Amino acid sequence: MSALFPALLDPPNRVALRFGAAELTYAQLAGAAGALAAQLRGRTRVAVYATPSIHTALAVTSALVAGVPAVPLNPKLGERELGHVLADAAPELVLAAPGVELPGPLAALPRIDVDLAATGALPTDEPPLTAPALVVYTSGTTGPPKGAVLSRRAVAANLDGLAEAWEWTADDLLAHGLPLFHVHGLVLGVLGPLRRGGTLHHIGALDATTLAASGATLVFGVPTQYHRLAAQLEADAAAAAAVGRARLLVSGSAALTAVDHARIRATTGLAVRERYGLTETLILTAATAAEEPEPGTVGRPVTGTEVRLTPLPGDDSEGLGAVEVRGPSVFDGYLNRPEATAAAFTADGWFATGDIGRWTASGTLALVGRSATDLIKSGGYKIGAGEIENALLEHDGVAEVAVIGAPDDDLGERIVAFVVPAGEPPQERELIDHVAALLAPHKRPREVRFTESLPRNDMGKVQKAKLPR
Ligand code: MLC
Ligand code: AMP
Repeated sequence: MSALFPALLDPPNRVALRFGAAELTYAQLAGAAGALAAQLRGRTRVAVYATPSIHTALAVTSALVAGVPAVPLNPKLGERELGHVLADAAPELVLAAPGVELPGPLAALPRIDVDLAATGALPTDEPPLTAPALVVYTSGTTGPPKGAVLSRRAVAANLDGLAEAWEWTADDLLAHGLPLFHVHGLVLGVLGPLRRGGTLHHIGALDATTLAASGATLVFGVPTQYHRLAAQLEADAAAAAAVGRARLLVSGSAALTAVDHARIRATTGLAVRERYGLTETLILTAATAAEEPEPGTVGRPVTGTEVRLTPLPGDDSEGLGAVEVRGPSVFDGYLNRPEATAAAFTADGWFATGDIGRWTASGTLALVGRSATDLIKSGGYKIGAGEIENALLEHDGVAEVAVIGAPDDDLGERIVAFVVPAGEPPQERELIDHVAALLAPHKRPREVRFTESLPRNDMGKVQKAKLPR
């Protein structure tokens, strides 16, 4: 048997999960997961209302133990996205924390409240490693989000590769404040410590005081969180010293600036390790614990993963290439989307990330850009410009629109909407709230600029590169 979580079979005397005052030891987690798994066995797919809570961590663990694919849902999904995801994933039921009110379409599904105190035996068998573990929704350039199907093998192989890179063991106490509906917070941040038999302390936000008090040996965050943390640590030397007692700080999901890298190093004495991944492939490369990281690089391929750079057509710049990956952690495909799945791979079977990179002299990967200008990374969230444009076009006051990511010190990129109004321009706030109601609030424009016309080419296509950033 190939247990995803060996520590559940032989529980160490240790806290597995801590979220604020709520905690579960490994023995308690094994009992509660066993009880919930017994209710889930045989289902095709279950949704998890993924609030940043211990209930979410228990729900996903139980589904995996039961061998039932889990679909983590951002609790802030707008009504448009929620309707789409539920129709696409067709979960049989939803798992949620007791007392939490679910939005309309989710409330219509059968519901199981996640019980932290339940006890039951773990199932004695597990599905094969090739079976699906998770369906994680992620944005493309246009259209609604697609569900990436990740196998149990993908999760296990990637977490073991990262354990090797970061010398991650059962003795590590991981702290983070990431959302639990994306691979960063969920796969690395929850399943990671559980696979090692170590401890997760979810601290809600990457706040200096809470982090300093957590006793973390390992910290995960997106660059926006490290940017905000750096400012707090500069004002709080005691917190900086406490955070500096960690073994490793790791940043990912977007690029950490050299400035923030230096600020964290100056305050804590620690050099942040960057790692690079995608929902569809999990983590491709990571700066290792053993090596001094080079700011601006994202490390070496994780064990088991092959990364190659394919020269860009018509580009003769030295060494730049499209980043392509193959290996056990690459996803099985997009749910219900064979054509999109086929389009995501090269003819010889490598997944095309859409990122552009180059190898450094020391063999680490440096990312230099993305091939699609219509993909925005804001706060570590991937956001498709087309989805926001479609939402804005549904507003009566909008005649034409173009959405871009403008550089932003805090968010990396900030969503800016250029709007040609239909008649009298609407209030900026009204348009922002309109998007935040249809889509998750992180997809809302942070800024709306009204303009008389959009730059277009002879074919009538908007030339986004000509819009002022
Ligand atoms: C504001 N809010 C609104 C609103 N305006 N809600 C409704 N309508 C409006 N008009 C809400 C926001 O939702 C937010 O809620 C709150 O107000 C505060 O906003 P904020 O302070 O601006 O927060 P924000 O800057 O949006 O958050 C920054 C952040 C967040 C870093 C915390 O972006 C974040 O959690 N990022 C992590 C993304 C992530 O995990 N990516 C991994 C993808 S996997 P609230 O309650 O949310 O604060 C991947 C692969 C890999 O990339 O390599 O890892
Ligand atoms: P997502 O679809 O949300 O999983 O986002 C994946 C994308 O995030 C990748 O294609 C990269 O563009 C970006 N990304 C992830 N990690 C890093 C990193 N360390 N540095 C720069 N970009 C990153």
